[in-house]
Amino acid sequence: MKVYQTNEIKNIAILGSSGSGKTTLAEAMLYEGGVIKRRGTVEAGNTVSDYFPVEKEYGYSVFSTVFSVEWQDRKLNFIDCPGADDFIGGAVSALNVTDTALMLLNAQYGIEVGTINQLRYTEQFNKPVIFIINHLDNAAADYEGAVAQLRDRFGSKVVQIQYPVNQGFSFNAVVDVLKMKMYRWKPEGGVPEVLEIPAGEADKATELHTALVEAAAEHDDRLMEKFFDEGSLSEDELRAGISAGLITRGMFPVFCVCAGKDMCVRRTLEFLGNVVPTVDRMQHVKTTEGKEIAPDSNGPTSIFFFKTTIEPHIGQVSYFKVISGKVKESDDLLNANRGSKERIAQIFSVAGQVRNPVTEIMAGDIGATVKLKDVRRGNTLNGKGADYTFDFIRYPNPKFRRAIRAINEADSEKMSELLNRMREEDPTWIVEQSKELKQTIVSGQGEFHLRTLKWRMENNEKIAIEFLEPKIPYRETITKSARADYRHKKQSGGAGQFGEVHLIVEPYYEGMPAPELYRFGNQEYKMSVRDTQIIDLDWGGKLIFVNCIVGGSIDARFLPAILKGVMARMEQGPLTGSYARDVRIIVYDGKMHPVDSNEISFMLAGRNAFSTAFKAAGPKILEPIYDVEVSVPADYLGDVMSDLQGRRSIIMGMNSEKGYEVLMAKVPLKEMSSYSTSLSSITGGRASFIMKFASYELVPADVQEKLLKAYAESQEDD
Ligand SMILES: Nc1nc2c(ncn2[C@@H]2O[C@H](COP(=O)(O)OP(=O)(O)O)[C@@H](O)[C@H]2O)c(=O)[nH]1
Ligand SMILES: [Mg+2]
Repeated sequence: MKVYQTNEIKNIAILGSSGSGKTTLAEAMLYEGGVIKRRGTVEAGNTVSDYFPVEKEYGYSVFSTVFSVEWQDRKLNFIDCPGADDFIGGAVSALNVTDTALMLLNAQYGIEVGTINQLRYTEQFNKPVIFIINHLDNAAADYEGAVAQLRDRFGSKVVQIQYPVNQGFSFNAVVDVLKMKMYRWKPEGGVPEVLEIPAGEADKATELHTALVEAAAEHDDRLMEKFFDEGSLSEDELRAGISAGLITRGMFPVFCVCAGKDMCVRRTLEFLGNVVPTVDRMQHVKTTEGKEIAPDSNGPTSIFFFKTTIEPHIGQVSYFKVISGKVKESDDLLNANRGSKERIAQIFSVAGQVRNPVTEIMAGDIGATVKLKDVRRGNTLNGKGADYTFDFIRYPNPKFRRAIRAINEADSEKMSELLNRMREEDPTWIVEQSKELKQTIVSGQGEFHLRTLKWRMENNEKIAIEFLEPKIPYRETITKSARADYRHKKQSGGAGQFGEVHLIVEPYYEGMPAPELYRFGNQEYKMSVRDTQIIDLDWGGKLIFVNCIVGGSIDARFLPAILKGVMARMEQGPLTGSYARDVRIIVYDGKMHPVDSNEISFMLAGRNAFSTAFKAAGPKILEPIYDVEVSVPADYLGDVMSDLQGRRSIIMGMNSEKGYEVLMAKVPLKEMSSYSTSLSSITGGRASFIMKFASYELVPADVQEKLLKAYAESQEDD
């Protein structure tokens, strides 16, 4: 492959709901681009994309696939993305290193929940979108219906470039109102006949052509003037107007394809080659410090790694985008994130798992390399004169978590290594060795996501694993003040121990006044504060430790030991062994023994006095509450709401979004365990949700009861 200059390169993400035909379109493009000699099919498992065993097993894309097609002196870099929500990570990475998105719609269904989710990301990342309506040969294809749905959502920004003359089994022709020609294919697809528009289509074609001219003129003052003067625009002027409209997301062109039959694929490549803006016309990326970096091949070399795959026989393949300068074989570069030096062995342009060596890759282009020593996804390698780092890719929060365990204990270490490796390949995995829950927790985007992990562990790595219900990171706190004292005394055989601590506990809240006077029973306790320690707890919340010892009843050197004892109980709360938070402790009295008092004595006395007081202070369990946002087609709203209400949730509000309702609710994490599975079964996979930690709230009394009982039973078992 020749070396392409920045103004000859276009980076395009292929998006769309699962099954809309992205991988099949990619295959047809590679075929029409001469990269492959024969088109594979998803069914046969022999496509360029979907080459991982797990993808062949499940028949859908799990990872994004990078490939390039040279077309009319342009290099079109594509990233075929997974469509399923569970594998959204691939689309998020792709959207951040490409400039334009092709959004495929299945003509049978039009806009699906997967489409909406991915559209949101194109909006979030401000990416131009071209709609491609595929599956036109399907009996249930409804092109007009799909366009109407798009108009509902985006109004007059949706501009048809083509429409199918016939849909369904006999589909074989489209009218293109930019070229004002009809394209017709033989059953084998490929190169079309280019014909004059038949009389029967002339009115419709003219009407759509006029709409296209008006829309194109809108995005360029010079064109607008020409349009007013002459009432029409040339093909090149139309392209310029469409291009300008694309960049501002002021226009969403609509195309037709039948990827399965390789029809209208060449025309699509032509349009991409002619109209989609090249890298140098797009928004520049910013470094972590906010500095804008232009894709200038004469600038200092800086390459950003956005994707990693581990491939049999070759190991790690690292995919990068040249942000500035150019990269060539045997370049010595510095890893800005890890400080290590790297020599670039070979660089490749890729088509799935096929890598074609190239000598040099210029700014704006995408390539791959292998055998790097110490590069992770998200790292940047810089040459002389560049010290950039980039962190512009933000991945969605996880929404499905499970504890994971190797069936065979001996495999545990290997399993952890593999989990980290899988996280390197798919950044939406969160792997946590939870000291608190004593579990390894994997959090991902959904049940499918975890199922693929299990399949890969067991089939590729021969490690049997099981998923377990993850424990909930509960918290404990108190709701009123209480006093307790505890004497620790051990004076039988060997060194004696003696320590006595009197303390008060009370709920901590921001801005609470200094301790002064307390009444327990009919006794008053007047405090004089000697010292206050404010401790931000690693697990959230605060502990305030106040020394109100007077008269030296406890020597100051024992206070740290008392605090240590208290912290031990804060770490393993008195109720259910969960972390405790938001407590103020006032140590106001005690007793020492001249000989037997020592650290351990006061550590134990402190711990037990605190425990006793905690239990008498209206102790409550807190549970993590998540903000959940569910996007659901209006006709499923009732079912989804009642299901949520059955999960102890509080509905916070609702927004309507063109045929979809967005429900906001606060839901306990405990109730979200298999939410993605239930939601998909309630709505037939037509809804999606996101969730984010919100706060800790008191559990209802009955739930607390159950938790205390379960904990007591677990203690008996130990
Ligand atoms: N009839 C028909 N089937 C298609 C077309 N495009 C894709 N398919 C089929 O739709 C299914 C999903 O295609 P795939 O490319 O995997 O979709 P993706 O999930 O978007 O990558 C596969 O069975 C394809 O063979 C098309 O234009 N017509
Ligand atoms: Mg696919």
